[in-house]
Amino acid sequence: MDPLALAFTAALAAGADVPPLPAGAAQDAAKAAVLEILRGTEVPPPYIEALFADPRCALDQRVADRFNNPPPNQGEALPWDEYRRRVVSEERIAAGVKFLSEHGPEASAAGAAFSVDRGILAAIAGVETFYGRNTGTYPVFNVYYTIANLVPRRSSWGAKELAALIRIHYNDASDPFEVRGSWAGAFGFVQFIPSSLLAYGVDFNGDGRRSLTDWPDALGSAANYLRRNGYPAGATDFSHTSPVYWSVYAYNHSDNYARAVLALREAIVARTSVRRPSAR
Ligand SMILES: [Ca+2]
Repeated sequence: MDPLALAFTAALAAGADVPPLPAGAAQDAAKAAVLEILRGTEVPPPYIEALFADPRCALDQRVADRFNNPPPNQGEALPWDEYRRRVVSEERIAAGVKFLSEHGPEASAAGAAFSVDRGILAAIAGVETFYGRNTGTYPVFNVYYTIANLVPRRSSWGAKELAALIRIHYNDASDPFEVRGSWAGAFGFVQFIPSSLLAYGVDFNGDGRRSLTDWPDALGSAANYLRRNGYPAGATDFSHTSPVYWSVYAYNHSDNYARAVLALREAIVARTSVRRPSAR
């Protein structure tokens, strides 16, 4: 066990809260890796140093536990019919119709800009976070900080994602510690990871920031992601194994997930078409 993990374990055994690493600690592998990844980029080292010295920078025991003892992948292990019954529920379909009644113009604008069906954008938000209701409570900075320091098999990935998070917030002049998400590090209404936001994120409301807790940015970023991952412009084929299916599969490598998004879209669109035939 490395010194950092030992100190971490000792702190836990003592019943202490998980401590922040001391500022400038030599064993802070996350900081060292991020400084290396961002070397030569527009992000100045003192900006990076200040983040790791911030009192909010801390290890999160829950994240280390989840990654080092992952739960079985319930979603992909379930038969499709059972997964569909749970995810494409009447409640989620009805909420999707309501979502489009409230955010239809934003979904339509994002869809039109990227030639993507607005129903599939609503369905992604519906499956990912129940239309923005469940976006996660974990401080995302610390999720990746913990992965990079305490989850050996994912440490390189954690450092890469932490560097992407820092780069986004440096460029957008926003605070990376304010981002909340899942224990696995996905955040916002459509649950991107930082590297996806860096690559595909769009500032669709023009406030200078890529914020996935603003619907225009979230829907625009999801639409851009789909298009850049094989979604054909103006596609009308939403069948299982269509190019649209594969673009959704790229979003989350799960057959059940991609099928659920397509099925939820179909159910939402069927109802909104009956109610508002001119709105599609
Ligand atoms: Ca924005």
